[in-house]
Amino acid sequence: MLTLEANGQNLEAKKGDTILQALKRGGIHVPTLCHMEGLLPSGTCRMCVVEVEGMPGLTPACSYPAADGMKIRTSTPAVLRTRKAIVELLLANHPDDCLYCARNGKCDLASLARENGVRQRVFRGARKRKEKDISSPSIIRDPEKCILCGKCVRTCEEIQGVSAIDFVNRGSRAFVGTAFDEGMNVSACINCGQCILVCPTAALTERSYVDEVLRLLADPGKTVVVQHAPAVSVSIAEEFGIRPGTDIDGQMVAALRRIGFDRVFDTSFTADLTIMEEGSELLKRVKEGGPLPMFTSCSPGWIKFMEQFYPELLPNLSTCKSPQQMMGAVIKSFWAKRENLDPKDIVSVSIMPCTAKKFECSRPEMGRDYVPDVDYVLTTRELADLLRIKGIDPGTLDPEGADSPFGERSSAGKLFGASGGVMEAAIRSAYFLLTGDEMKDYRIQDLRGMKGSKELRVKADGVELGAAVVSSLGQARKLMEEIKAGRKDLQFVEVMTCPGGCINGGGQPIGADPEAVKARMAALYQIDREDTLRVSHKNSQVQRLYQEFLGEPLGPLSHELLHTRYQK
Ligand code: HC0
Repeated sequence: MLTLEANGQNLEAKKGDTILQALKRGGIHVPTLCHMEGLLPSGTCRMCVVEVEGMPGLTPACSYPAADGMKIRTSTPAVLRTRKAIVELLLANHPDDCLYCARNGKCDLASLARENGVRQRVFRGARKRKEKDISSPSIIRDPEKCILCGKCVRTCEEIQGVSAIDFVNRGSRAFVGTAFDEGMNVSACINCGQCILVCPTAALTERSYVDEVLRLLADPGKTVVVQHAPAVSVSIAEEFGIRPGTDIDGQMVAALRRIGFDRVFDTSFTADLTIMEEGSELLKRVKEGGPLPMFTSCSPGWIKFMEQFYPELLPNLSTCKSPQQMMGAVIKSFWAKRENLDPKDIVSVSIMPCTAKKFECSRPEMGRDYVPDVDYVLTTRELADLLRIKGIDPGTLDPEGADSPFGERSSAGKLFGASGGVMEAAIRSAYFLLTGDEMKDYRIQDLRGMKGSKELRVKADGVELGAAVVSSLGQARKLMEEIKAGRKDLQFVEVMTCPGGCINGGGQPIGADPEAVKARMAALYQIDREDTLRVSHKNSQVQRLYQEFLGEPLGPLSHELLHTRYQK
């Protein structure tokens, strides 16, 4: 332990702490725009400068090690003057459109301007101009709002292992851009939106489809149905000031009806359906000799990552569409027929914690006869926008249930929203399919939690499977390299694009700290603990769908509607 003094107060720090970490441990706030917990310091923004006795000038707290006996001052006149000047200089090159900005009320730069007493544009002159990039189906880039903190670049490279964006040019000509400054749609971007979560301003935002959905809701010729993903009900409450990790599933369903959707379906229903299809596919591959390991295919950022970086392993991807797309497909086939509707008159909307789902629904193979399975994807944040526009506060509503015939779900389907959840649900059902018995304890602790990589060996009825779960594509890349190098002990691999899974998706509320993300995950585990239906194979509406329409898992109709192919 180290002992330091900060602002006259004694602090204890761990050996290896930076000054910033030591101050944080002592409850002393120092602002920063570029610091990222868990990554090495970049020292880009200089907002965290402090005075250290005996050292010349100011010291960046994020990148200087704490030392025993150090005396630190965090708010001397020189420190305050410097921080204020940094904000003034950033604002000199920043648009003044806060009133219409997507990050109005949630902008770190605006907060720092307020905290540092900046009340006017001090430096006048021409701002740098650069066109918005609106080419991506998922993400809008506005370089004029970029403050060059580098957090998006580091997230894309160091967490996701994609490197779709980087700094271009030096000095005053610097900007963050794609290779050859092309549109995001033709870059390596996998649409995950993790860059949006770390962006301090609105330089990166989701592509919003709220206006389109509002227009279609008002069209009497359209039947507008909505599905909601497993991870949304445990995060949307944060947008309305409710504690992270509060599940408001029933109130959210009620709110979706108040918005005007004609039917509200639960994507966790098709998560159960996915288990039936994907579990059967896995057992078939095990019996018939591969290709193994089989990789899950529900996370669209991961699919694009595979197509770009590991095309030789595409045969290992499950052919199952994601639950979102399966739901879209059964809505526009089985349900359309049942309701006597032309699929062209159905507008299928989905509420997802994910920006890559927007890209997924736009893929040409995700539909039939030029009718897409899903028409519009709104993120958790856009659902909150829609509710605010309509003046609905879900916290004030009485809970309601989702609609038949796609409203029933098991808690295994709900677990899909956390990394490890697909695997846990699959093992519960595979165990039953192999042995005819239910597992004594459904909870599989080894697959739970925020760790980026988890592994397990499962034995049932003489079959032994090696299972791995990874979240974040940086972790996925490590595992892919091991498999390419000859690793042979794995049969089933779950990959989620975002660290921790969809609870931490790129469409989730901005500003969530790691504790909030853990609380979302804990809420899913609590739902599972308290549920009476905990396995996908006992979902009676899924069973009925097979009896009345699909036939059997992996049958011809399932293949036509619920499975797909990937191309190199
Ligand atoms: Fe997910 Fe999904 S679990 S990807 O994270 O499989 O977005 O929540 O909806 O489709 O179900 C996201 C979340 C989903 C899908 C499901 C899967």
